[in-house]
Formats: sequence, structure tokens, C-alpha cells
Amino acid sequence: MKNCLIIVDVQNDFLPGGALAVPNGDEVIPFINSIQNQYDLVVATQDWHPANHGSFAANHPDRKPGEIINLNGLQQILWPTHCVQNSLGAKFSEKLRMDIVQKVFVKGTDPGIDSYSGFYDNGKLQSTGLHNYLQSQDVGRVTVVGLAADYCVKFTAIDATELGYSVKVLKQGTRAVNLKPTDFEQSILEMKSVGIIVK
Ligand code: VGL
Ligand code: ZN
Repeated sequence: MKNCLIIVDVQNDFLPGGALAVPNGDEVIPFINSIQNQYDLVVATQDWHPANHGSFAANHPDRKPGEIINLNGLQQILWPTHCVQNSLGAKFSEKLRMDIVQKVFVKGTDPGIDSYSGFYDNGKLQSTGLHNYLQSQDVGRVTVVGLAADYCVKFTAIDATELGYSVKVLKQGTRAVNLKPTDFEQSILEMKSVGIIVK
């Protein structure tokens, strides 16, 4: 069984200066670059929203980022407009090594539903193809790094666990949005509680 590194959403909009900047998000890049060659396989996810995406506060009159709405039956935090398809903000950081990344899985393409996990949307209605791909490559273990620890990294790691992979998350390779200052610690506890190795 192969060991795969999943690099989550290391895109300009999640880096300092970006539309949804994760504090110190840029610090993960040299670390992620330095560990890629320790894995049998490296894949990446990319947040890839149409401009009319329902998670953008700007698409809801009188709503502001941080507010929670009901989006087609699911609770949705409203975000600043970010990672719009083909924009500079949606591009991977120029500093991220991409030469050994075998495949990129896009998510958040349906305007009606958000997608934090690299495996499926938040309603688990549609798959990104990541699970099928990992199965086809005989992957049994995954390590998840990238942005953000309290959203896409956490949901990707938890879904991977539910799908039967043995899962690790490396703290040096992730940073949190921390809408609340304790969100990072909370996410770590939540991940550990389902059997994820966080170190
Ligand atoms: C993310 C919020 C909205 C993430 C993506 O990559 O963690 N967070 N879209
Ligand atoms: Zn997003």
C-alpha cells in the first residue's frame, strides 16, 4: 500500500495578501516542499469557485463575511470572494513545488454548495474523484498538509479516515483561519478524536 501526501489549497488567496488570507499561511510552503519526496505519491486540491458561488458574502445582499446562512439546506459561513476560477487568487503559490504533484483535484465548483473536503462537497453529494484515484494507485496511508487547518485540511483528513485510510496531519505543514482564536486547537482535538495522528 502506498503513502500519499495530500496538499490542500496552497493558493494565493489563502496566503498573506490574499482575499481569505490564513495568518502565516506562507510558512507552510518551504516545509511542504521539503517533505514531498518522502511520499510514493503527491496530489493537491484546489479551491475553484465560479464567481456566483453561494459561499461568497458578496452574492447575498445585506450579508457580510463571517455571517452564517442556510445554503440549500446546509449551514454556510459566508466568506470573502476567493479562489474564483482562473483568477490569480486561485493559482497555486509560485513558491509551491508542483513538479512531482501527480494530479490536482478541484472542489467548490457547484455554486449551490461549498466543499471543504478534498473528497466531496459538504453535503457528500458529489465526489471530486480523489478517493477513486487513490484507490487506483493502491494508496492506504495519507498525510494531509496545507490550508486551512480548521476547514479544508480538517474535513479532508476526517473524510479520509471515514474512507478507511490511515491518516496523519503535520502541524508544521498547516495553519488555521482561526475565526475564533481556539479554532486550531479545537480542530486538532476533533481530528485526534477520530483517530488521526496529528504531529
Ligand atoms: C477554505 C474556506 C473557504 C479552505 C476554502 O481551503 O480551508 N476555507 N474555502
Ligand atoms: Zn472556498
